[in-house]
Amino acid sequence: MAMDSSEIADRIARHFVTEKGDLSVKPLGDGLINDTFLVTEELPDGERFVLQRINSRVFPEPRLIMENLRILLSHVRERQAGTADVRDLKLPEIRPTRAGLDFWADSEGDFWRALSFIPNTGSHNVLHDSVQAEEAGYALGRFHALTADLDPGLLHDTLPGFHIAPRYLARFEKVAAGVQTVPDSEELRFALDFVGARRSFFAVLEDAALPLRVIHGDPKLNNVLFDEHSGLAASLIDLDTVKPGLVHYDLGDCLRSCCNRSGEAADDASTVAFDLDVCRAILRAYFAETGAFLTAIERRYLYDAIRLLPLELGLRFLTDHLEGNRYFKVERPGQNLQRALVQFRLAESVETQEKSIRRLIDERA
Ligand code: GN1
Ligand code: MG
Repeated sequence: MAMDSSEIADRIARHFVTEKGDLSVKPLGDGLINDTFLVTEELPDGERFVLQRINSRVFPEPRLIMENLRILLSHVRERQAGTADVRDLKLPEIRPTRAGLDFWADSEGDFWRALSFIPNTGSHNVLHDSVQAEEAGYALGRFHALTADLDPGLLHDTLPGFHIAPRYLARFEKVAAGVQTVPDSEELRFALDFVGARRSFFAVLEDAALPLRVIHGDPKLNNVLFDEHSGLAASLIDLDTVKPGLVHYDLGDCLRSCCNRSGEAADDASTVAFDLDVCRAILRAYFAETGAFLTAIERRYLYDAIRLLPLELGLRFLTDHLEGNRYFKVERPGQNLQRALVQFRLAESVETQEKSIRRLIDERA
């Protein structure tokens, strides 16, 4: 049920503070799944923190997200102990409720949790320069390096099927078969044909017997926090999809987000292209952090991941469009179709630059 900001402040945020003062609550970021707010305690030394309502239609057991987060944070803390003077990622901390719980379940059954706000940082929806590109590559590489010795078997699967492309394809085909009407637009026809022509490619990673590792799951550009003063990557946030998976999902997702300089929300898909210079900078920084442990078979499938991830996200948007926008939030009808077209154009641009992208990987890997 919709709540306004003052209601959230009084009914929810209140459980995460000990002081009595006023709380201000403002929407934060533009995530497509959860609802995110910045809470400020209106007191002389008042703190700021991030409050989120986890979308329980998407995440079947939100409690498991918090268990994974505890495991991740304590592992990273151990790895970072004694290295305080060295530059490193700073991950958000859990802010428990006054009663010491990791989350608050409200009377409607909604699941809320709070995290520390990392001060003096900001995020970008599109990349501005090559320093930012390197920094995004560093952030993901560092995350993989920090978790390379964390047993993925210790983590729950908080979102079964996430990034399993053949499952998305199967779901799409089921939904598309149930849509009786003939495609009502050229765009929809294009999108359906685009997927149809690539059916056999969707299983490429799942068929390859790649090793399971700890993944971030959603390392798109605006989940990297940049320090306001130095411009360097300070944090990688949005840790809800940290779980066992393939590094390919992460690297593919990071590149599909960063190398699309028109942005995920571009109005005109024909302007979308995959930027090779950004790709080069990201790979350079990513491999500097992960070169020591990535295996030969993992390297061999990186190009496929770079092609697959935009295709997969496009397919997820397209399926949601056909199903009536039940997964990704929309502000207007047709928005998920438009998002799908952007990702498909990006995948096409990857395909036409296959040779150059493979060369970049081979040079760097
Ligand atoms: C979703 O909610 P948000 O914006 O953090 C989605 C990602 C997509 C992304 C596209 C759990 O993330 O997989 O890449 O939208 N998250 C989930 O913007 O499905
Ligand atoms: Mg996310």
